[in-house]
Amino acid sequence: MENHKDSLKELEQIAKNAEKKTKIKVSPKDVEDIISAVKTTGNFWQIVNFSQKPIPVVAETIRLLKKSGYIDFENENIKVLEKFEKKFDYIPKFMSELICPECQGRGINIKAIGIYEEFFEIQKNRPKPIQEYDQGNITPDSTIARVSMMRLRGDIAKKKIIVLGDDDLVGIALALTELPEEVVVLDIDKRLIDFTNEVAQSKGLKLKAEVFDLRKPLPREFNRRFDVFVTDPPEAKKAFETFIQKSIWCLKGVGSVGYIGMTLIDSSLYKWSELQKIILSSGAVITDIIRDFNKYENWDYHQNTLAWKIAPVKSPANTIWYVSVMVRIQIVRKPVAKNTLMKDKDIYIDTESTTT
Ligand code: SPD
Repeated sequence: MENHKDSLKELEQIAKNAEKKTKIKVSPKDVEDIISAVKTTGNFWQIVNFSQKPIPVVAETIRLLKKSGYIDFENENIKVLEKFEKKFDYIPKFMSELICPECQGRGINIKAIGIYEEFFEIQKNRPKPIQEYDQGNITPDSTIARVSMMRLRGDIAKKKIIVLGDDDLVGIALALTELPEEVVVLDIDKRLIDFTNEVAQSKGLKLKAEVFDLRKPLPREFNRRFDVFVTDPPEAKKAFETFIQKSIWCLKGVGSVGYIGMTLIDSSLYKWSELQKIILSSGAVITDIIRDFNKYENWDYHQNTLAWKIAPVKSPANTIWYVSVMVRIQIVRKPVAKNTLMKDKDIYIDTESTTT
């Protein structure tokens, strides 16, 4: 049995070295979570999935573990060595069996809302995600789960809803419920907007989609017009702030609601604390945070991303590994939010976000 204090010291040292190299804050707990994931799978992308840490941190921790002779690489997989088992014997594997297989951890019965089959058929013809706009869509189950959660929280019936960026086709799913008063979808990608409007027309849905570059100020008439927003903002701090402020700028006020997809793969908890401050200082409170809620289908351009480049082994990414957290917010005091122009051309990249 390894001395527990020695193991903790080793975690601290690895965290310190990983932080120095990545320039991202890393705690011993972060390293512990990565080690737990390494005990569970040899596939790099599943280690990211199980540990829920930014990719540069996972990649560097794995490099350091290899350098110290704890693990080795074999056929683009990570193999643990005896020294690893001894040193970190107190850290258990990630126990995915604890996640409810029925709801996949979301706490939602996606069949109850009654649009599952129809949405599933519609989405088969959706445009493919492209790298230019950092697209990557969540599974149809995840889209239905999101709309079901909105229904559960009383955020759909007779509500005016704006979707800011919609490669997940949330607007279509919302309109299929026939509950909202109004659904407006904005997205920079004309392919998505044309697809959404074609579906709306052929199915007679109350849904309007418009091509819009969300870096630009929104039309004046959107100010204080909506009850609910839905967005999956880029997570570079400035871009996140601009997207959230604009989304809140569209809300009527106290009692209005927002649904935000946030990851722990493109953002550390330290960045999250900054991102959460942006939400709270705009007059909102966070009412729900559900991990692993949005499960992403793998995108074709993965091998052209920084994430792929820095991966220490090129494990196949052939099962779902990129997931995001569903965050629900509600406005509790007079919102403070601007509708500003974002000048930066590249809104997706910072030290932690690498999947673009
Ligand atoms: N790069 C592919 C997928 C990107 C999805 N980003 C989700 C961001 C949520 N805030």
